[in-house]
Amino acid sequence: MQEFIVDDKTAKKYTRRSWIAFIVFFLMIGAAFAGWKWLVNQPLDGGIRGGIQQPLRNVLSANEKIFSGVFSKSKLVKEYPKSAAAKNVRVNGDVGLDEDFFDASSWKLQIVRSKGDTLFLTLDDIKKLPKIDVIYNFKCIEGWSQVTWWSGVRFVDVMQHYGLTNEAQMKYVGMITPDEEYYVGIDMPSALHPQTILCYEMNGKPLPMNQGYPLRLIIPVKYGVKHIKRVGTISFENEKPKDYWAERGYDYYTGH
Ligand SMILES: Nc1nc2c(c(=O)[nH]1)N[C@H]1C(S)=C(S)[C@@H](COP(=O)(O)O)O[C@H]1N2
Ligand SMILES: [Mo]
Repeated sequence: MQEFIVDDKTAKKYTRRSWIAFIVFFLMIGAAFAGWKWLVNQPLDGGIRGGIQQPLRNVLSANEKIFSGVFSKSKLVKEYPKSAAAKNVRVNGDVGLDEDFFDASSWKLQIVRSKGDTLFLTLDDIKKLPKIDVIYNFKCIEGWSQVTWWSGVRFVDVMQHYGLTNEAQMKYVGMITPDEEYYVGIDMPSALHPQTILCYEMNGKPLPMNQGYPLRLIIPVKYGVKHIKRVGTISFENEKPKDYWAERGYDYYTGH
């Protein structure tokens, strides 16, 4: 039988290596323990039941901040009581609203995520999110304005609800009608503004066909041109998305 022979020198070397490994192992446990001690001794964030350690909360909050930050940063457009809202709401612009090319029963909002996969949302999906009213002075660059009452869901709530965190960090949102005839590009801060809604009601009733049934954009920080009626597809870009009226010589941002 062949014996496995280890000379004295080699044996000592292995013993020494084992010791080193053993000591390193304990040092690492010690470091992990110290890290854990540090973490549990951090001040709590003061939430209900004392909350959680601030460093942990910071990680949890990072995503939330992207969205909630828009509330503290943004200046609100003046709102009015419902009684001030026009009963006869002016209809202006019908590009992309041709009924012959639109099947309301099969409509779904398409949200193209930056990874390239698309979310398909029904109107009922959208209605599950908190509904808000926006009653403000709608302004068209042609020179008219009208106090009007719209209801729907905050665009920022849709972004947050569907976890569109990476998308919210892009520079622009592009929106386009189902027939691709009308389209707008919106800068991200304006899209995430707390008064920007995906709107499905006007004066408390479903949107009329000529006002963008089933879903339109209401974006009070912008002029009428950006309030695209009948949204089909939403996408996120770092370059300016194509914009119907910008192509025809109007200012791309048209804020007021
Ligand atoms: N699909 C579509 N959306 C559109 C337009 C249009 O021609 N097509 N016109 C825009 C313009 S210029 C204005 S002022 C508002 C008018 O909205 P209203 O018809 O509800 O008053 O819609 C905007 N959204
Ligand atoms: Mo307009």
